[in-house]
Amino acid sequence: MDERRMDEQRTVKVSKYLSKHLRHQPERIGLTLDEGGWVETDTLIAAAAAHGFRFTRAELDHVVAANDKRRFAIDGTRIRASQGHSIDVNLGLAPATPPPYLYHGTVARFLDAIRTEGLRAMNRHDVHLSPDRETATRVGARRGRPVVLSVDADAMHRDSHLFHVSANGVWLTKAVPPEYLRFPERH
Ligand code: HQG
Repeated sequence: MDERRMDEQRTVKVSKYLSKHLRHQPERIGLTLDEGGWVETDTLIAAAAAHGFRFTRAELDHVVAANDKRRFAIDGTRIRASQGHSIDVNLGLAPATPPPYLYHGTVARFLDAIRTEGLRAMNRHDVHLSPDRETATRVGARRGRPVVLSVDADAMHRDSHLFHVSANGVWLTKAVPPEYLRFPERH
């Protein structure tokens, strides 16, 4: 194993640890996030170390910067996940006007339910939508052969559905009713 690959594995490991504790289970390592989901980096590092997972501030900076999806944001001495929480946080994002179409990557086995119910936030706070098909394809591919749905975001916006865009370019909305969805003819 060359050194770069080790670096990458380590980066992924720290990134997964951060996702778990900054989005889902901060209490597992005794952390309390503020209303906006922020925590002091020193507090995070100390809490992780106290629970058997050590990383340095330099490693943390590297993970935040190297993360292809910019999942985490550092603001001065604080860090938070940019989106994807299951715990109750208020990211304080201003409503934004979406582009005419947004995209959602999923898999065939969910389509019957999605045709009936539309897209639901499931375990997260919001439905996550991508600005382009390529990104949506990657999101869907996490679960199998990807199926990309188009969302008539312009019509939703006209009908007063609120959209927010996260610091890393993910479009968020509470739900997408089925009438705004376009399904591919073959999948
Ligand atoms: C599906 C990753 C049945 C939906 C990605 C998806 C993204 C339904 C799954 C981000 C449904 C939820 C979000 C319904 C939606 N019936 N299934 N009515 N409505 N679904 O992971 O969008 O690595 O919560 O299609 O890259 O897959 O976390 O959402 O398959 O950006 O940074 O239910 O997560 O980013 O799955 O992914 P998720 P997602 P991170």
